[in-house]
Amino acid sequence: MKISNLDSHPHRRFNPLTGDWVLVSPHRTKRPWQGQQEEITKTKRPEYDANCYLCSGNKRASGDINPAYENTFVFENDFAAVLPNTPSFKNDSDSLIISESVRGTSRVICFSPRHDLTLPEMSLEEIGHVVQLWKEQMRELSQKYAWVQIFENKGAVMGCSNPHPHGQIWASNRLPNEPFKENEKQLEYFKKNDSPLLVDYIQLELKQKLRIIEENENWVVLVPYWAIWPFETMLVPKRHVCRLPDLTQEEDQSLAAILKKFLTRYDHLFNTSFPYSMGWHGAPGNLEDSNHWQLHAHFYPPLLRSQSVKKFIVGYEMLAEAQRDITAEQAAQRLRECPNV
Ligand code: H2U
Ligand code: ZN
Repeated sequence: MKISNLDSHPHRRFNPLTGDWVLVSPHRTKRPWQGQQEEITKTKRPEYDANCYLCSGNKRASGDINPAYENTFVFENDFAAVLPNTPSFKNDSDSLIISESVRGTSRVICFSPRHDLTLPEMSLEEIGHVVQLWKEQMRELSQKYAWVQIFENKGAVMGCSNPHPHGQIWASNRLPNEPFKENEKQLEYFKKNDSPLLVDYIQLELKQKLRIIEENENWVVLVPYWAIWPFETMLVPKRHVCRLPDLTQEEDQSLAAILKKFLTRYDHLFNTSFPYSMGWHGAPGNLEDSNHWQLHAHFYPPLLRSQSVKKFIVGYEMLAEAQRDITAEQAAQRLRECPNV
Protein backbone atom coordinates (compact mmCIF):
# COMPACT_ATOMS: atom_id res chain seq x y z
CA MET A 1 0.00 0.00 0.00
CA LYS A 2 1.27 3.47 -0.81
CA ILE A 3 2.16 5.89 2.00
CA SER A 4 -0.42 8.37 0.62
CA ASN A 5 -3.27 6.00 1.54
CA LEU A 6 -2.24 6.35 5.16
CA ASP A 7 -3.57 9.91 5.00
CA SER A 8 -7.14 8.79 4.60
CA HIS A 9 -7.55 5.14 5.62
CA PRO A 10 -7.75 3.82 9.19
CA HIS A 11 -4.67 1.74 9.93
CA ARG A 12 -2.41 0.56 12.74
CA ARG A 13 1.24 1.46 13.17
CA PHE A 14 3.84 -0.59 15.02
CA ASN A 15 6.17 0.84 17.65
CA PRO A 16 9.41 -1.17 17.35
CA LEU A 17 10.75 0.35 20.58
CA THR A 18 7.98 -1.09 22.76
CA GLY A 19 6.22 -3.68 20.61
CA ASP A 20 2.91 -1.79 20.95
CA TRP A 21 0.55 -0.85 18.12
CA VAL A 22 -1.35 2.41 17.70
CA LEU A 23 -4.62 2.84 15.80
CA VAL A 24 -4.61 5.80 13.39
CA SER A 25 -7.94 7.25 12.17
CA PRO A 26 -7.01 10.13 9.85
CA HIS A 27 -10.51 10.37 8.32
CA ARG A 28 -11.77 11.56 11.72
CA THR A 29 -9.90 14.85 11.98
CA LYS A 30 -12.98 16.92 11.07
CA ARG A 31 -14.88 15.73 14.14
CA PRO A 32 -16.52 18.69 16.02
CA TRP A 33 -15.58 19.24 19.66
CA GLN A 34 -18.12 20.17 22.32
CA GLY A 35 -16.29 18.62 25.27
CA GLN A 36 -13.99 19.89 27.97
CA GLN A 37 -11.77 22.89 27.35
CA GLU A 38 -8.77 23.45 29.61
CA GLU A 39 -8.56 26.74 31.42
CA ILE A 40 -5.87 29.06 30.10
CA THR A 41 -3.79 30.90 32.65
CA LYS A 42 -1.88 33.72 31.02
CA THR A 43 -0.84 35.89 33.94
CA LYS A 44 2.64 37.31 33.53
CA ARG A 45 4.82 35.79 36.24
CA PRO A 46 7.29 37.78 38.35
CA GLU A 47 11.05 37.01 38.13
CA TYR A 48 10.90 36.10 41.80
CA ASP A 49 7.92 34.83 43.78
CA ALA A 50 8.12 34.91 47.58
CA ASN A 51 5.62 32.01 47.77
CA CYS A 52 7.50 29.70 45.37
CA TYR A 53 9.32 26.77 46.99
CA LEU A 54 11.80 26.66 44.11
CA CYS A 55 12.89 30.32 43.99
CA SER A 56 16.29 31.00 45.54
CA GLY A 57 16.40 31.90 49.21
CA ASN A 58 12.90 30.52 49.87
CA LYS A 59 11.80 27.95 52.42
CA ARG A 60 10.56 24.50 51.33
CA ALA A 61 8.03 22.17 52.96
CA SER A 62 10.88 20.42 54.78
CA GLY A 63 11.92 23.69 56.39
CA ASP A 64 15.15 23.75 54.35
CA ILE A 65 16.09 27.07 52.78
CA ASN A 66 17.13 27.13 49.10
CA PRO A 67 20.55 28.69 48.54
CA ALA A 68 20.93 31.85 46.44
CA TYR A 69 21.68 29.71 43.37
CA GLU A 70 22.77 31.36 40.13
CA ASN A 71 22.20 28.77 37.42
CA THR A 72 20.74 25.42 38.45
CA PHE A 73 19.93 23.81 41.80
CA VAL A 74 19.25 20.20 42.85
CA PHE A 75 17.66 18.95 46.07
CA GLU A 76 16.28 15.69 47.42
CA ASN A 77 12.51 15.68 46.90
CA ASP A 78 10.87 16.39 50.26
CA PHE A 79 8.11 13.94 49.28
CA ALA A 80 10.24 11.28 47.60
CA ALA A 81 8.42 8.39 45.88
CA VAL A 82 11.33 6.01 46.47
CA LEU A 83 13.72 5.85 49.41
CA PRO A 84 17.38 4.80 49.62
CA ASN A 85 17.18 2.52 52.66
CA THR A 86 14.17 0.31 52.01
CA PRO A 87 14.97 -3.29 53.10
CA SER A 88 15.33 -5.75 50.23
CA PHE A 89 12.55 -8.34 49.71
CA LYS A 90 10.68 -10.33 47.11
CA ASN A 91 7.29 -12.02 47.66
CA ASP A 92 6.62 -14.58 44.95
CA SER A 93 5.60 -17.74 46.77
CA ASP A 94 2.19 -17.35 45.09
CA SER A 95 2.66 -16.92 41.36
CA LEU A 96 -0.34 -14.55 41.13
CA ILE A 97 0.45 -12.28 44.05
CA ILE A 98 3.96 -10.96 43.57
CA SER A 99 5.78 -7.94 44.97
CA GLU A 100 9.34 -6.77 45.39
CA SER A 101 11.14 -3.96 47.21
CA VAL A 102 12.45 -0.86 45.44
CA ARG A 103 15.33 1.30 46.57
CA GLY A 104 15.97 4.67 45.06
CA THR A 105 16.08 8.41 45.32
CA SER A 106 14.02 11.36 44.05
CA ARG A 107 15.43 14.77 43.29
CA VAL A 108 14.03 18.06 42.06
CA ILE A 109 16.16 20.00 39.55
CA CYS A 110 15.64 23.76 39.14
CA PHE A 111 16.56 24.92 35.64
CA SER A 112 17.00 28.59 36.52
CA PRO A 113 16.61 30.97 39.47
CA ARG A 114 14.19 32.97 37.28
CA HIS A 115 10.61 32.11 38.25
CA ASP A 116 9.18 33.50 34.99
CA LEU A 117 11.14 31.56 32.35
CA THR A 118 10.65 28.26 30.54
CA LEU A 119 13.36 26.26 28.75
CA PRO A 120 12.81 27.81 25.28
CA GLU A 121 12.82 31.29 26.82
CA MET A 122 16.22 30.76 28.41
CA SER A 123 19.48 31.71 26.65
CA LEU A 124 21.65 29.06 24.98
CA GLU A 125 24.13 29.44 27.81
CA GLU A 126 21.42 28.91 30.42
CA ILE A 127 20.01 25.85 28.62
CA GLY A 128 23.62 24.64 28.46
CA HIS A 129 23.71 24.66 32.27
CA VAL A 130 20.63 22.41 32.30
CA VAL A 131 22.32 20.00 29.84
CA GLN A 132 25.39 19.85 32.12
CA LEU A 133 23.15 19.22 35.13
CA TRP A 134 21.36 16.37 33.34
CA LYS A 135 24.74 14.82 32.44
CA GLU A 136 26.21 15.16 35.95
CA GLN A 137 23.14 13.75 37.64
CA MET A 138 23.01 10.83 35.22
CA ARG A 139 26.73 10.14 35.69
CA GLU A 140 26.42 10.15 39.47
CA LEU A 141 23.16 8.28 39.94
CA SER A 142 23.66 5.61 37.26
CA GLN A 143 26.64 4.29 39.24
CA LYS A 144 24.27 3.41 42.03
CA TYR A 145 20.93 2.71 40.38
CA ALA A 146 19.76 0.52 37.50
CA TRP A 147 17.48 3.21 36.13
CA VAL A 148 17.73 6.98 36.37
CA GLN A 149 14.68 8.75 35.00
CA ILE A 150 15.27 12.42 34.28
CA PHE A 151 12.00 14.13 33.36
CA GLU A 152 10.08 17.36 33.22
CA ASN A 153 6.34 17.82 33.72
CA LYS A 154 5.50 21.18 32.21
CA GLY A 155 2.20 22.98 32.60
CA ALA A 156 -0.76 22.67 34.95
CA VAL A 157 -2.55 20.30 32.54
CA MET A 158 0.33 17.83 33.03
CA GLY A 159 -0.15 17.99 36.79
CA CYS A 160 2.83 20.27 37.32
CA SER A 161 2.40 21.93 40.70
CA ASN A 162 4.65 24.95 40.15
CA PRO A 163 5.42 27.07 37.03
CA HIS A 164 9.00 27.72 38.17
CA PRO A 165 11.14 25.96 35.49
CA HIS A 166 12.11 22.61 36.95
CA GLY A 167 12.29 18.90 36.35
CA GLN A 168 12.67 15.81 38.47
CA ILE A 169 14.80 12.70 38.73
CA TRP A 170 13.60 9.39 40.07
CA ALA A 171 16.33 6.76 40.28
CA SER A 172 15.72 3.15 41.30
CA ASN A 173 17.40 -0.23 41.53
CA ARG A 174 14.68 -1.79 39.30
CA LEU A 175 14.18 -1.32 35.58
CA PRO A 176 10.68 0.24 35.18
CA ASN A 177 8.19 -0.95 32.51
CA GLU A 178 8.95 1.45 29.64
CA PRO A 179 12.76 1.15 29.72
CA PHE A 180 12.37 -2.59 30.27
CA LYS A 181 10.42 -2.91 27.01
CA GLU A 182 12.81 -0.59 25.16
CA ASN A 183 15.78 -2.60 26.40
CA GLU A 184 14.28 -5.89 25.22
CA LYS A 185 13.24 -4.53 21.83
CA GLN A 186 16.54 -2.78 21.11
CA LEU A 187 18.48 -5.88 22.12
CA GLU A 188 16.33 -8.11 19.91
CA TYR A 189 16.86 -5.76 16.94
CA PHE A 190 20.61 -5.47 17.55
CA LYS A 191 21.08 -9.24 17.67
CA LYS A 192 19.26 -9.58 14.37
CA ASN A 193 20.71 -6.59 12.49
CA ASP A 194 24.01 -5.87 14.23
CA SER A 195 23.07 -2.20 14.37
CA PRO A 196 21.14 -0.11 16.94
CA LEU A 197 17.41 0.17 16.21
CA LEU A 198 17.11 3.93 16.65
CA VAL A 199 20.29 4.68 14.72
CA ASP A 200 18.83 2.79 11.75
CA TYR A 201 15.43 4.41 12.27
CA ILE A 202 16.70 8.00 12.11
CA GLN A 203 18.66 7.14 8.95
CA LEU A 204 15.34 6.14 7.37
CA GLU A 205 13.67 9.30 8.65
CA LEU A 206 16.48 11.53 7.38
CA LYS A 207 16.01 9.97 3.94
CA GLN A 208 12.20 10.18 3.89
CA LYS A 209 12.02 13.67 5.45
CA LEU A 210 8.30 13.25 6.18
CA ARG A 211 8.34 13.45 9.95
CA ILE A 212 11.43 15.57 10.71
CA ILE A 213 10.81 18.86 12.49
CA GLU A 214 14.23 20.18 13.36
CA GLU A 215 17.76 19.07 12.58
CA ASN A 216 21.33 20.24 13.17
CA GLU A 217 24.87 18.83 12.92
CA ASN A 218 24.39 16.38 15.77
CA TRP A 219 20.68 16.05 16.54
CA VAL A 220 17.32 15.40 14.96
CA VAL A 221 13.78 15.99 16.27
CA LEU A 222 10.92 14.09 14.65
CA VAL A 223 7.37 12.90 15.18
CA PRO A 224 7.87 9.13 15.43
CA TYR A 225 5.97 7.06 12.85
CA TRP A 226 4.21 5.32 15.75
CA ALA A 227 3.49 8.44 17.89
CA ILE A 228 0.43 8.30 20.17
CA TRP A 229 0.10 11.88 21.36
CA PRO A 230 -0.92 14.27 18.55
CA PHE A 231 2.31 16.31 18.68
CA GLU A 232 4.57 13.75 20.31
CA THR A 233 8.25 14.05 19.34
CA MET A 234 11.52 12.25 19.84
CA LEU A 235 14.93 13.95 20.08
CA VAL A 236 17.82 11.70 19.02
CA PRO A 237 21.56 12.19 18.44
CA LYS A 238 22.67 11.40 14.87
CA ARG A 239 25.73 9.53 16.10
CA HIS A 240 25.42 6.29 18.04
CA VAL A 241 25.42 7.47 21.69
CA CYS A 242 24.40 5.12 24.52
CA ARG A 243 24.05 7.56 27.43
CA LEU A 244 23.77 11.27 28.24
CA PRO A 245 27.26 11.47 29.82
CA ASP A 246 28.75 10.13 26.54
CA LEU A 247 27.83 13.33 24.68
CA THR A 248 30.75 15.46 23.49
CA GLN A 249 31.06 19.15 24.30
CA GLU A 250 29.99 19.97 20.77
CA GLU A 251 26.92 17.72 21.12
CA ASP A 252 26.05 19.45 24.43
CA GLN A 253 26.05 22.81 22.71
CA SER A 254 24.05 21.70 19.72
CA LEU A 255 21.60 19.99 22.10
CA ALA A 256 20.95 23.32 23.82
CA ALA A 257 20.47 24.91 20.38
CA ILE A 258 18.02 22.33 19.05
CA LEU A 259 16.04 22.32 22.32
CA LYS A 260 15.58 26.07 22.13
CA LYS A 261 14.47 25.91 18.50
CA PHE A 262 12.02 23.08 18.60
CA LEU A 263 10.49 23.99 21.96
CA THR A 264 9.90 27.46 20.51
CA ARG A 265 7.97 25.81 17.65
CA TYR A 266 5.87 24.04 20.27
CA ASP A 267 5.04 27.39 21.93
CA HIS A 268 3.99 28.85 18.57
CA LEU A 269 1.74 25.91 17.65
CA PHE A 270 -1.20 26.94 19.86
CA ASN A 271 0.22 30.31 20.89
CA THR A 272 0.72 29.11 24.46
CA SER A 273 3.53 27.95 26.72
CA PHE A 274 3.26 24.37 25.44
CA PRO A 275 2.68 21.75 28.15
CA TYR A 276 4.33 18.33 27.97
CA SER A 277 6.00 15.54 29.86
CA MET A 278 9.50 14.88 28.59
CA GLY A 279 12.24 12.55 29.69
CA TRP A 280 15.55 10.94 28.74
CA HIS A 281 16.04 7.27 27.91
CA GLY A 282 19.54 5.82 27.61
CA ALA A 283 21.37 2.61 28.43
CA PRO A 284 20.86 1.50 32.05
CA GLY A 285 24.01 1.93 34.14
CA ASN A 286 24.37 -1.74 35.07
CA LEU A 287 24.46 -3.25 31.56
CA GLU A 288 27.65 -5.04 30.60
CA ASP A 289 27.08 -4.41 26.93
CA SER A 290 24.94 -1.44 26.01
CA ASN A 291 25.60 -1.12 22.28
CA HIS A 292 21.98 -1.92 21.43
CA TRP A 293 20.90 1.30 23.16
CA GLN A 294 20.58 4.69 21.51
CA LEU A 295 20.10 7.75 23.73
CA HIS A 296 16.87 9.65 23.08
CA ALA A 297 14.33 11.95 24.72
CA HIS A 298 10.55 11.59 24.41
CA PHE A 299 8.25 14.61 24.47
CA TYR A 300 4.59 13.83 25.19
CA PRO A 301 2.38 16.94 24.89
CA PRO A 302 -1.31 16.49 25.79
CA LEU A 303 -2.77 19.20 23.54
CA LEU A 304 -4.81 18.21 20.49
CA ARG A 305 -6.30 21.11 18.57
CA SER A 306 -5.84 24.32 20.56
CA GLN A 307 -4.39 25.58 23.82
CA SER A 308 -7.60 24.54 25.56
CA VAL A 309 -8.47 21.18 23.98
CA LYS A 310 -6.41 18.22 25.13
CA LYS A 311 -6.34 14.64 24.02
CA PHE A 312 -7.78 12.10 26.45
CA ILE A 313 -6.37 8.60 26.75
CA VAL A 314 -9.66 6.96 27.67
CA GLY A 315 -12.24 4.41 26.50
CA TYR A 316 -10.90 2.32 23.63
CA GLU A 317 -7.36 3.39 24.51
CA MET A 318 -7.59 2.14 28.08
CA LEU A 319 -9.36 -1.03 27.07
CA ALA A 320 -7.87 -1.90 23.68
CA GLU A 321 -5.04 0.24 22.27
CA ALA A 322 -3.88 3.82 21.80
CA GLN A 323 -5.48 5.81 18.99
CA ARG A 324 -4.86 9.07 17.17
CA ASP A 325 -6.62 11.04 14.44
CA ILE A 326 -4.08 13.42 12.86
CA THR A 327 -1.23 11.40 11.32
CA ALA A 328 2.40 11.74 12.42
CA GLU A 329 3.18 13.26 9.00
CA GLN A 330 0.44 15.89 9.35
CA ALA A 331 1.62 16.74 12.87
CA ALA A 332 5.22 17.13 11.67
CA GLN A 333 4.03 19.38 8.85
CA ARG A 334 2.14 21.59 11.33
CA LEU A 335 5.20 21.90 13.57
CA ARG A 336 7.47 22.65 10.60
CA GLU A 337 5.15 25.51 9.65
CA CYS A 338 5.61 27.11 13.09
CA PRO A 339 8.54 29.53 13.50
CA ASN A 340 11.50 28.33 15.58
CA VAL A 341 12.47 31.80 16.79
P1 H2U B 1 5.91 18.91 39.99
O1 H2U B 1 5.74 20.37 39.83
O2 H2U B 1 6.23 18.23 38.70
O3 H2U B 1 4.75 18.34 40.73
O4 H2U B 1 7.21 18.69 40.92
C1 H2U B 1 7.41 19.38 42.10
C2 H2U B 1 8.05 18.43 43.10
O5 H2U B 1 8.57 19.19 44.17
C3 H2U B 1 7.06 17.45 43.70
O6 H2U B 1 7.52 16.14 43.41
C4 H2U B 1 8.42 18.49 45.37
C5 H2U B 1 7.12 17.71 45.21
O7 H2U B 1 7.16 16.52 45.94
N1 H2U B 1 8.42 19.45 46.48
C6 H2U B 1 9.45 19.43 47.41
O8 H2U B 1 10.32 18.55 47.34
N2 H2U B 1 9.50 20.37 48.41
C7 H2U B 1 8.56 21.34 48.57
O9 H2U B 1 8.69 22.19 49.44
C8 H2U B 1 7.35 21.35 47.70
C9 H2U B 1 7.35 20.40 46.54
ZN1 ZN C 1 10.01 30.43 41.73
